[in-house]
Amino acid sequence: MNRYSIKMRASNEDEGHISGAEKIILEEELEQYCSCLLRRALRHSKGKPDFINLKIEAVREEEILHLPALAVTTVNTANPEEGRGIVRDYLHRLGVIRVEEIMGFWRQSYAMRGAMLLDVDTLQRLEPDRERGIRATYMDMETEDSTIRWACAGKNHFHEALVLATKVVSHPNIVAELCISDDPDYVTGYIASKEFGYVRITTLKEMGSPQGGRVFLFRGNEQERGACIRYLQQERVLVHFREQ
Ligand code: PML
Repeated sequence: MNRYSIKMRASNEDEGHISGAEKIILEEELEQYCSCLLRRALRHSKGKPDFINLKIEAVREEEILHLPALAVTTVNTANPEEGRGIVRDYLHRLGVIRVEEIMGFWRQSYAMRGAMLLDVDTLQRLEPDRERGIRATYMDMETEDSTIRWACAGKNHFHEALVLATKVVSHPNIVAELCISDDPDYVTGYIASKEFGYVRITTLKEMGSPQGGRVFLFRGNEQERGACIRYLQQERVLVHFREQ
């Protein structure tokens, strides 16, 4: 079975980044997915792109890491303060000591393009490029459900985040991931970890706020840090998914 990774990025001069998406699909699906992702780029509510990049790379079957999707739990929260309280509780349950400082670093990640990689004990920032951050990439979901498989023309925040979180926290040196979307209309965020799975928190920010960001909490040595960054940015991962 030949597979391909497709990455789409769309932007224009006024808005900058408009949309982006990625898939790892079978060769016979390639044409259809390319047009599906183009549709997504061309019909985005943020505006018309003047630049669309479609990057297509072959992926060998034997280089793909297959992972089961994290178990999902939903915690309903009435407001962002309550939501952030849930994040603090889970960090304490994970044995994290410097919780308040980590919450402060999470706010700093709102200004970044990718995620912050933070040493969970020393609070040292570990991204090679602090403005760009770390981009977890080369991942997709594997599912029998064709409505999910072919829903690539629009963004499904939850499915895309579950794929990313599963890849990220499956690395042995990642303790947890914290995420709030930067989409002003989307207030659900999460804390993900190997111990507790993907904990969705229904309100983590005020509706209308464009402030969002990701922090990957790391524990390990220098050599493990390099291997972890390579894994996040290069390893091809398929997340096996059942609708939950
Ligand atoms: C994003 O927009 O990239 C983050 C999406 C977070 C999804 C949270 C959820 O719905 O579970």
